[in-house]
Amino acid sequence: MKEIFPDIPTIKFEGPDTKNPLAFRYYDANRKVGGKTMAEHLRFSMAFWHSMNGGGADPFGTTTAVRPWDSITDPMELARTKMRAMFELTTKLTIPYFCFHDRDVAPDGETLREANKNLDEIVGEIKTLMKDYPTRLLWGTARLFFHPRYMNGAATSPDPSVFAYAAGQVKKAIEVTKDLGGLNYVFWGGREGYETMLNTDMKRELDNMGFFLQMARDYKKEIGFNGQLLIEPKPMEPTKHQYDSDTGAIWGFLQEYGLLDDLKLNIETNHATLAGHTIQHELHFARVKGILGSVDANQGDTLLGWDTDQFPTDLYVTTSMMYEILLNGGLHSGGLNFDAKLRRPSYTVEDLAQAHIVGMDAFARGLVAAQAIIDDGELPEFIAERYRGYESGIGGKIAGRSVSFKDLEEWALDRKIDRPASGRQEYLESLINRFL
Ligand code: XUL
Ligand code: CO
Repeated sequence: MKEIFPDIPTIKFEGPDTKNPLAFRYYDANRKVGGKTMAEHLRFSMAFWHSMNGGGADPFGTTTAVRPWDSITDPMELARTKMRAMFELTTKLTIPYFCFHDRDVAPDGETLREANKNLDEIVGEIKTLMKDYPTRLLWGTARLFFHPRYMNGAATSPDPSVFAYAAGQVKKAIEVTKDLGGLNYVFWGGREGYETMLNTDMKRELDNMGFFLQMARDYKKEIGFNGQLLIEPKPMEPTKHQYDSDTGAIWGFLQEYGLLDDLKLNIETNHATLAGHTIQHELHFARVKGILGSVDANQGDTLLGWDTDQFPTDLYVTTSMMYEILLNGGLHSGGLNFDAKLRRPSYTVEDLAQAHIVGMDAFARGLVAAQAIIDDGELPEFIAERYRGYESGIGGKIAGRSVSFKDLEEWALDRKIDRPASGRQEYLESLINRFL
């Protein structure tokens, strides 16, 4: 088969001193870290919508990207070429997975039936490509935010015909994900929120969204799709407010609608920062609640207040992420999906390859550092020691829930209770720096 990216070789590990821009400096797939290989820990994935469809357009300017398929005008031929390009590029980058929205990979139609027909054709193409290439599907999803019908959301639309269309679209997307051996299915509520409270019946919208997800759960079981359902938090953008604003909000939502056993979270770095949290906060919360499923790996810009979806390069951040992921026992069926796009002036195919390489290297370093922090043990032990008071004495009784307000008042009345031990934040920050 003729290569689509003849100038991109298969990327190899060459070590930190290499000057080759198309080589890994730290990601060494077979290197063992804490008993598992880097490849087993990191489970990288390419986001079809950014890496194949993204061209650098923004609200102020058109696309800048130069791609081998720029001269193709027939929509189905273009879709097939980009799919083949994705399989070739993921294989050359040794990225084992990809993710897609239904409408990323095949043209939409006048009706749902017509759109499904286009999708089926590309699904056939994907199955053929899976015979020739090792790339597999991490997750599928439905694009429920692009077409004008979804201007007020999908499951939270005031218009029941939009709710019905969205249900049909998601039904098909789950079937396709199953058919392609997808490991997970993602819900990101692109416009499931509101622009203004002046026209919004929030209770109805939340109840409808809960019912929509219950139907998805039931249908998944009905057709025997064994993948994990995931829901992706984001607080805003494109709408003013999105109901799935952060892990805490989703945790409450899943409980109310009886979905806590059926859905886990797909947590994205830049969405966490938009919500005013660190990604470590979001991963940690999901981990301790048992709902950490997968990660959309990217990073934002501290000076820009929107979802810049940059490729992840910040080693402090990747270390904190891998620390939480290791403590979670890994991501199981999830992975690290590069939901990230090139900056507009980085328009070449080589930029596209390098962006994935730097992201993979950044997570490889984060993994090594996080494993070293865990092996060293001082940080986890500091936290354990900080709460040790709850193991005996009055703390033991509080932990055993065997005391009342009256008992505690009696215990405290005549004691001099002063400040607890120092939190030692600065020292702990220096400890982390030792491993970077
Ligand atoms: C948007 C976003 C989506 C989801 C999938 O900010 O992250 O691409 O990951 O719909
Ligand atoms: Co995402």
